[in-house]
Amino acid sequence: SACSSKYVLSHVHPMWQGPLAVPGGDKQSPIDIVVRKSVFDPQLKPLTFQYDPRTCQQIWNNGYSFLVEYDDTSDKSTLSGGPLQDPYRLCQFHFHWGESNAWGSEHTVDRRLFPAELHLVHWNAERYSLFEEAVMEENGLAVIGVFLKVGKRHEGLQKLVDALPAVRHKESVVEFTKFDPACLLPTNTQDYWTYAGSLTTPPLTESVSWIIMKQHIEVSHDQLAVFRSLLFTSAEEEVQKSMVNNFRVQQAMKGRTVRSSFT
Ligand code: SG4
Ligand code: ZN
Repeated sequence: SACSSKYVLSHVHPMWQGPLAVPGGDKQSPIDIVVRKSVFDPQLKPLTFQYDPRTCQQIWNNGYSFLVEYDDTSDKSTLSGGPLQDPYRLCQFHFHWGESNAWGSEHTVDRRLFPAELHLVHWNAERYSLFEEAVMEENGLAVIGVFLKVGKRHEGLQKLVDALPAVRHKESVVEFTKFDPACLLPTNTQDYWTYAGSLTTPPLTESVSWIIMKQHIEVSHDQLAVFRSLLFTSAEEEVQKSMVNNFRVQQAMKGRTVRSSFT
């Protein structure tokens, strides 16, 4: 419920203190994907990821997650196909994770929780001229979700993990270049679920075409431990708070359907 979400998150981040800024909409995220209720849509196209590692710029601890930011002033790194009518530009990716391996993802599949979830955030530069504008509009954003499971070490992720101690505190930024986000995708990107939803943090606008990968990726417990060593707090604060449980609780389907690209 909205009450429990406020309760959980007000402990971890001041962004969530006070009344939740839910616009009272019918298309909020995240959700539980009920596999047997998802509907195969043969019209869904394969996804095309065209990422240029040279557009990678920096890592920023924004006090809620860490963002790996990309230059989105041109169409150098884009996502197209799938349910999308236009190419969407990559602007950043970030993760959500738990304090233990038993939870942490925002979406779930048949109620199954994952220890973390990757979000690659793209915006529709064909239709809108600014990211800030796309955030407010229908078909403004496309977010790819990838579940993380604990298993063997992820070689591609390690370069990022090695850079994280430099952004331990809130508001710290470090240069980070030549990182290919495609290395974080599962081997099979053609099987996915898609539905119309919202951002999972304020402003919670219902501008997101969610595309959730069926296949997960594996990372090691030690790699997730480095995520958990980050802080919600700045260097000046007396009481330091570990960056964990930075997920929103699940929202009602309210009559929406989840479509799948596979049978
Ligand atoms: C995280 O808090 C990111 O730090 C935010 O990035 C992001 O907001 C927010 O999650 C919501 O994104 O894919 N989980 S989500 O729905 O991308 C935006 C920033 O604040 C607008 C830049
Ligand atoms: Zn997210």
